[in-house]
Amino acid sequence: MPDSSVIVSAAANIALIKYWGKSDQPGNQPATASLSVGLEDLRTITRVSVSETDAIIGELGEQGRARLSSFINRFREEHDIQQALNVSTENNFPTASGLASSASGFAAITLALTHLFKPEMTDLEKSQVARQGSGSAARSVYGGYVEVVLSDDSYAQPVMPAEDWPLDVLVAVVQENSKAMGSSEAMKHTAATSPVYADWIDTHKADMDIARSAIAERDFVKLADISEHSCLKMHSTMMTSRPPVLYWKPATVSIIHLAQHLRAAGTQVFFTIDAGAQVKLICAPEDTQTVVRALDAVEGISRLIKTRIGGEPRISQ
Ligand code: 2P0
Repeated sequence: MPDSSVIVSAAANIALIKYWGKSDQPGNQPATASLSVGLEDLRTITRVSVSETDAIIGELGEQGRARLSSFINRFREEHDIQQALNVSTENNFPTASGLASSASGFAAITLALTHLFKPEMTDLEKSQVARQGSGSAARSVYGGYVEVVLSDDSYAQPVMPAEDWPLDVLVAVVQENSKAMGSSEAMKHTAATSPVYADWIDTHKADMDIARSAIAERDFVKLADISEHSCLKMHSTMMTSRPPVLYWKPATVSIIHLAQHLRAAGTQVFFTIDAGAQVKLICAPEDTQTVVRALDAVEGISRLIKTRIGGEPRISQ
């Protein structure tokens, strides 16, 4: 007898080599590969039960609810599933603030639906399902270091387990309210109007190769350089869009300077920033306290979330 109820905890992830832009193929196909790390303590917990009527419970907002509902309906149609579903979902971190809630959210619902109705699916196939909800969600099907591979049906695969290179992650929250423009819309706008977007696409493969070798070699400085480059290059496509998309706040820039200053002095830290103002700092664990102390002097940080690379999904009844 198949399970009629499941609880999934899936983690957010942050890209070190960014996904920014979609191909013109259907199915939410990315235009670039990407490479990310899972965040152990930033999670979406989603419970799905077979029920009498459909329901979605959670603080999703109108748009989020509609997006989740159409994802569930498409999955049911594709797999000829007739049952009504009760879905409840919550994040343990602020949503819509550049902390990738769509990644953990769509990974969690994908893992729940496939557990209940398509348990024979491989992780690769699950990542393809999750990608259709949100490009970054493909990566949250796994924990640790993960990459998205471009293909006719792009998928994610593990690069290395977290424990093979344990690093800490600090999330400096500098803006608590929702960002001005969502990622999907901003990507489209960037691709249509930025004069440097073509270069972004052309240089992506080389960036992926460098990041993969930095991880294989556990070369912190090499990973730091390529990650910061990918981040700034992505944001340069946004800033050169017309009208520009500028997510950063003054504190975002202060933290960039701080990370560069610290690394020049030998502290193992680098920054990355997604489609929002928050700065994520990746640190070697022996240097995390130095970074935390240095951040004390930066004005405009409303909170600091400390976690580590990890984020293996958890499934329970
Ligand atoms: C990433 N971001 O690689 C990049 C970096 C934000 C900046 O993936 O349109 O919510 O749902 O596929 O996954 C955020 O975009 O976009 C994102 P959709 P998603 O993490």
